[in-house]
Amino acid sequence: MKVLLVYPPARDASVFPLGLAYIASYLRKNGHEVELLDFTVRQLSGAELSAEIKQFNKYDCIGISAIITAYNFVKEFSKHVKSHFPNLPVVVGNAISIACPATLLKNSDVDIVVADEGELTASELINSIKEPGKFKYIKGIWYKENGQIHQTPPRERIKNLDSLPYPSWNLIDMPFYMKHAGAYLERGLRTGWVSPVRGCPFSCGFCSRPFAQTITYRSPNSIIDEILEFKRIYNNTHVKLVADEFMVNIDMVKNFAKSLLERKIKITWEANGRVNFADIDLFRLMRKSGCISLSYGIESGSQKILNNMNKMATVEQSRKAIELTRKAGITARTPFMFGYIGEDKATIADTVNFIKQAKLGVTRLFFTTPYPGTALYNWALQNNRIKYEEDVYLSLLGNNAEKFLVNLTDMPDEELVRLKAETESELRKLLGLKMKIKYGLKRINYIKAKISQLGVAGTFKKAVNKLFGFKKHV
Ligand code: B12
Ligand code: SF4
Repeated sequence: MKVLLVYPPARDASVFPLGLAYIASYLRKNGHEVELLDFTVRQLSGAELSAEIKQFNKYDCIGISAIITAYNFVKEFSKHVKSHFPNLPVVVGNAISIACPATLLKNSDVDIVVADEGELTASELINSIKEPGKFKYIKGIWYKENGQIHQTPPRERIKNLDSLPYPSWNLIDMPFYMKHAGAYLERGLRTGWVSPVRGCPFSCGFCSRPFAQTITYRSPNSIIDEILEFKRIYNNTHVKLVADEFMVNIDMVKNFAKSLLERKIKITWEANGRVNFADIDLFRLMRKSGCISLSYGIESGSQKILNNMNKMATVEQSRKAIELTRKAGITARTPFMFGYIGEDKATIADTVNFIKQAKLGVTRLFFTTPYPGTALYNWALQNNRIKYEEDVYLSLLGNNAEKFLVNLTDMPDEELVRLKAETESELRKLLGLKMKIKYGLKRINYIKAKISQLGVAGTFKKAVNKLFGFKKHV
């Protein structure tokens, strides 16, 4: 079969569409022909898009990879496709599938949603794409038939991740993504990406996990072999290990670091960490093997809020994790959320104190946004906190949690918005001169990257939209 895979216009091009590249390589391995239309790389005008879609009769199926922020895009794009080719099947996979599969099928022209891990399901589905009568036998999908929505039993997870082919890098504009790889560009590092682990054992209330709580790992040597292959082709000097959580199995992390050292691999790397597993000997080993940065979803400096989030971590563990990470010579990155259930002036003060005491240099907080498919979303619905009809709400999720959408606290909306601005202003004042220069330079590099991506006019338009809220959500 001939399949067109589609990647929506992502706001952030700092990681290439890895999941889509896995689907492509698995389909290719099983004898299908795959092409890619990447809207993050190609900014098509309406006329260009229409011209492109008119060529879609050469495909047997269209597969879109979307997270919830692409809800609008999926609706508009699938409508466009169907207006030209009503019988061309449109399949959607990626995290949107765990957020709102039934709603998506109901409100859009999408025919089939592939839930969770996609390789085996996509391959079986494409084999039967011309025989809708067989869909009921394919595990792990939601589909429409005669206006009715059906869900098949869940698919078992792939146990041996080492058996999967490497992602189809050659389908992707890798120089484009490497150019936008963000944080490390300014240090002259060239980033590559590898997926080492799938799943996370925790269940934070705000999080939706595509691979749920079952964890599957690759062997350290398989991860390293892929790093070397990527490096051979793209000459990267740094690797981002892309996963919900890399440090879920400490033995695996240790073995990975030891194998890097034994095999004398000269590369720097970064990953996501959990504060619960902080250990100086482990961090020193990781540092020695090339780890230069760990991202911790610390989220709040208030124990009350961490408990409300079901974070299964303490403020003290967060403090210790940052201290030990730095002691080992590794940078600790720490995003923070704002306005979770129970947030008030006291919990905000706890977070500011935490950021201050740990000298984190954080100046931006993210509004807590309840994504469908999470415990937080269910709470927000039950407590009547979402003031929009479902389809409108989903279409508003395209913003990146910088704009206020849902009030989960007991404060009035205006107070919450004002407190966020005041808190960020207070955090900016805490920055020393050295930090201010560092952030200024970072900002300049970001603008430069945007100009090279969108051009001067495009960057200006985006900035104006952002400033005045005219942004079209994708
Ligand atoms: C790396 C990452 C990022 C990176 C880059 C994303 C990218 N280009 O892939 C960055 C940091 C930029 C990012 C940003 C954001 N992210 Co993010 N991110 C992730 C993370 C940690 C890993 C994604 C990944 O590569 N996984 C590894 C690959 C192998 O898995 P995969 O992509 O899921 O693909 C598999 C299946 O989904 C499926 N599949 C994928 N595509 C397709 C297509 C078809 C046709 C089929 C059939 C199947 C299929 O098969 C693949 C192989 O099994 C996930 C968490 C996670 N575990 O997935 C969150 C996650 C996807 N992000 C999330 C969010 C909310 C965001 C932000 C909105 C955060 C914010 N508030 O700003 C932004 C939005 C960025 C944007 N699009 O503009 C949510 C999405 C929630 C949802 N239900 O949709 C997730 C699930 C985190 C979470 N646990 O809640 N993110
Ligand atoms: S936020 Fe991180 S630790 Fe919590 S469930 Fe999601 S991936 Fe796991």
